[in-house]
Amino acid sequence: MKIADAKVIVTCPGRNFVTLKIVTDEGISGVGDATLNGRELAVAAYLNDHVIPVLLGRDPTRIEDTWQYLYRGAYWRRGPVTMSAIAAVDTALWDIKGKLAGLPVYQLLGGRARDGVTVYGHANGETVDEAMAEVARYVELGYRAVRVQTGVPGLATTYGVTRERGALAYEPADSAIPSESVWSTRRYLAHVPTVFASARAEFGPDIQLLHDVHHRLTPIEAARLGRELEPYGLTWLEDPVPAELQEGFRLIRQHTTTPLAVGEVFNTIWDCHQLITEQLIDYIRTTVVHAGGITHLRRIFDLASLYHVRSGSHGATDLSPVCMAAALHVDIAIPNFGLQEYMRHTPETDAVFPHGYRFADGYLYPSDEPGLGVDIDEELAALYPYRPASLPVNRLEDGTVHNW
Ligand code: KDG
Ligand code: MG
Repeated sequence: MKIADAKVIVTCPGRNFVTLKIVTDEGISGVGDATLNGRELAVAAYLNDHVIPVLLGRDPTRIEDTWQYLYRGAYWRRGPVTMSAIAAVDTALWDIKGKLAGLPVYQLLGGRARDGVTVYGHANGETVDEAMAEVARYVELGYRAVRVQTGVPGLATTYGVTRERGALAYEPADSAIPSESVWSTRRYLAHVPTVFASARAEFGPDIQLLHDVHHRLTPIEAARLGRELEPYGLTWLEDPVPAELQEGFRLIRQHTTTPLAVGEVFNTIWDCHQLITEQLIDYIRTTVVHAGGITHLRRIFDLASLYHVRSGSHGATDLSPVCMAAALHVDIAIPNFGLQEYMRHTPETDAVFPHGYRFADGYLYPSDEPGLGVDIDEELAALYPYRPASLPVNRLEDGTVHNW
């Protein structure tokens, strides 16, 4: 069997998505997500110019060999563009293998290790009261875990807070040239503990609560926040500091028992090797599209399982339903699953990517169809042309560029 055709489909049903579709000479097709928010066309070009030409004619069943060929064979290893492109190929090949076997991909990964995949939703509000109303809405929908983000008094905009109230999706990539926001660590640190004090008082001990710092603190500031949040029993505090300096997490760990989740921007096992082996984190947030596909993600999670680190894959709306479908096959099969982020896509996006995964009672369930159980409607996708959109840039109050 050979790969007869491969094409990149870029579509914008409300936000941009890049999808790779691979077709074999026997007419079996597979899909992979290649979306890198704000850098979509870089991955599309990498696939079109450097990957598709070497895929044609290859045996689609040789998943590991293809992964190694694209990773080692490029000479220039790692990086979000390269790894998203490799991920798309890998995901599409797992989809094809599942269809060939007549089995859902999770069966090829060892079968179900649990009944359902616990997911968390995003509650947010400009004020604490608005955010609490959103938490109540998620509880009503059946969620068992909710991430809570609020505006910070004195700051005009804050990461994670939607402008349109009632929207289930938060879309930060809001303009072609990045918009700018202003940040104050002092104001933020004074405010966040009050949010979680309210949430615990209102919703009790059962609901899992999470918070995303989005890379804005230093290790000692993160240590202080983690300690102040301890009474509220968070499931995790996410991305407290930028994680290029993995040893920086030692300092946070020395001061707090609040669990830490890191890794949505990581693209290989080398980005989290020290974090995992020194047990500096509790959840690793890598996911299929940005961490080299199912093949490499499973390698990361296997390493993590040796060190008491659980999975907590990224699942914001800039990861397409193709990525979500693939992530759920991994989540249901691995021994050390922790939690899966689930930001619902818009109806337009769901229509472009018909899928068989479903939500019930706080859990997502992967499709039982052969392969991944997700596809792209190419005719519908063609109705939504690409629109340039970038993530914001963040500055301190004195104008210094900070982490967004
Ligand atoms: O593209 C960036 C988003 O995916 C990111 O800002 C979302 O931090 C995020 C999260 O935890 O979902
Ligand atoms: Mg995050």
